[in-house]
Amino acid sequence: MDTSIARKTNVPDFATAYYLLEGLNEIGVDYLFCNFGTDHAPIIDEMAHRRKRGEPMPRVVRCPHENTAAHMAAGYALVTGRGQGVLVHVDVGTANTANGMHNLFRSRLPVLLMAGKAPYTVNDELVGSRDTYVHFVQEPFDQASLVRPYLKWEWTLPSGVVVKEALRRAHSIMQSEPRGPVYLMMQRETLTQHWNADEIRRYAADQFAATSGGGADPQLIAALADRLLRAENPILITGYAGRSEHGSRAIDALAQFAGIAVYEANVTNNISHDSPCFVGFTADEAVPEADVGLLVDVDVPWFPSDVQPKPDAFWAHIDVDTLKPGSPMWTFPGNMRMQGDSGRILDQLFEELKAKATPRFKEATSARLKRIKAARDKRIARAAQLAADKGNPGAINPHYLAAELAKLLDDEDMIFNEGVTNAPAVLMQIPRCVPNTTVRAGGGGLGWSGGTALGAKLAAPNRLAVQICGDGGFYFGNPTSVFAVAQQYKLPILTIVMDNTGWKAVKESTLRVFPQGEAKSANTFEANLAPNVHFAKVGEAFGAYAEEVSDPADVPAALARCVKEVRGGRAALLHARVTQM
Ligand SMILES: Cc1ncc(C[n+]2csc(CCOP(=O)(O)OP(=O)(O)O)c2C)c(N)n1
Ligand SMILES: [Mg+2]
Repeated sequence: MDTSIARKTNVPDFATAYYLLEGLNEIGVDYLFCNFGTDHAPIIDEMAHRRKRGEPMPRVVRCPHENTAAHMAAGYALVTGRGQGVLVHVDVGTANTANGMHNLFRSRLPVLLMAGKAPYTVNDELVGSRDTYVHFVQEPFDQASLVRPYLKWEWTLPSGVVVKEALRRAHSIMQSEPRGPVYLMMQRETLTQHWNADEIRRYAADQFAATSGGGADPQLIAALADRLLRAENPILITGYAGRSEHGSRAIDALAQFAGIAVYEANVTNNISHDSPCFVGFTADEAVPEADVGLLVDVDVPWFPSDVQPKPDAFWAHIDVDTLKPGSPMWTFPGNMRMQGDSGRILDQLFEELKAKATPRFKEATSARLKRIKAARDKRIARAAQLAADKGNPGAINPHYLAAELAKLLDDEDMIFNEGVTNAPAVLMQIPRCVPNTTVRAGGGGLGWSGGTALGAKLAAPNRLAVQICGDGGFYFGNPTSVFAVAQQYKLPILTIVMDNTGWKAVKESTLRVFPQGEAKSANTFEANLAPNVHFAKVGEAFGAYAEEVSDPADVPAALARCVKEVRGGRAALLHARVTQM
């Protein structure tokens, strides 16, 4: 029998890069955040073809630095829940995204990172063969190793005939809980391979769903409800449940029904800060007293070196990622762990508790709600007290600055809080009522807030996107790249630099480890940065509105001018000289 496949001659025939672009569209990639190189010639040419023929393809956002591209995908995913494409140049471009992939992975944000690979043919055997110096030096043995610790999946496309299947697989993995980065590498010769249209199968979205977080075992729910019925001092600590509206509503409803004090521990704001059960951003005082604790979608609920829970307390851990398989060490207590969608699981718990609630439980709950209110009032008074001190010329108090900014924001506006040692001031002074509107990085790679604000602005053009960073964070964020994208793609963001002339966090960490050490005696913390810089000029170079503010008295008007500019469509930068280290 003749098994050879005769290719039809009357079926349209396209390069793999053509199907790649079509496949990206089919998996819901609206944007490609790109930093191009020689590896992308086949893609760039097919982009032109598709445009000429009026065929759909993702919109291209060219980012001068890959750090901007990776974090724009983070911001877009934060707002929409959908991973987009980041297309970078072989090993070197991939290396420049490593900081971003770390942050996306630790924040459980989906992204499809793509890079070329050096061509494998040298003698012009195939279209796309090596034709320049870098093709001979840009092929490491293990390109993916540059970002592998932060990936859920990686592959080198072996042939164009499976390009859409590979994209669908990448999509299913990045969008399945817990979400995160995936990485596809492609050689030029693969991208130039031609295939007939009928040889490329479609993998339709409705047939290839991602895996969502589920509910919990009813037996565990019943046991936890019994614990809560008897609890005297229950608390709940959450980091990222507020990413979903459902998670946020479920926490607030349960907390109010059962008199549970709610604390936030990084990443985002989860329930309205106006909720009668919201108590603050550190549970340090409450943890040693709690008899029943709920850890809900949280990575670091407290620092064990600072506080320890009661030995006989009961902890239930409800999380989209209870195992934290990306972390070699993770030893927070969980007498019971339920992996799934925290909104659904907490709804189950609420229903069970409602059915079982006794008059004694209801009485205990209302007594607890009074105690929670007292703790809330104390915290709010403390915040007001901190903001009342405006600071001095050249040393604006960050609490005061943040409190002034709060007056100018709408509920839906978004803050990307990379304030480092001033991040707590931003949290305390800008109470939010809409969940997921003040976001920090799940990771520790500085330089994320500018790109993330740009990506969020792209996804939500009617909301203000505010980047708040330190002077250190400003440098890390490749600000020239950020402001270039802001200008070119008309993405007006507000950047506030809280400049204390260096890395205060580095100084503080040295003092924590060596409170009476040599660095302290000599007052040398290796943390000071250039004192006479004018960051406003960086913004101005790219057409942004920019000003510098040193005198606390000028802060309200300066902020108002910046916000007005941004709402009017122009990026703005405020360089604020805040309390020194
Ligand atoms: C990419 C990266 N490099 C280095 C660090 C280590 N680091 C943590 S905080 C910090 C200082 C940041 O300075 P700044 O943004 O000015 O904030 P401040 O500490 O002054 O509040 C540094 C260098 C990091 N987290 N990420
Ligand atoms: Mg600083």
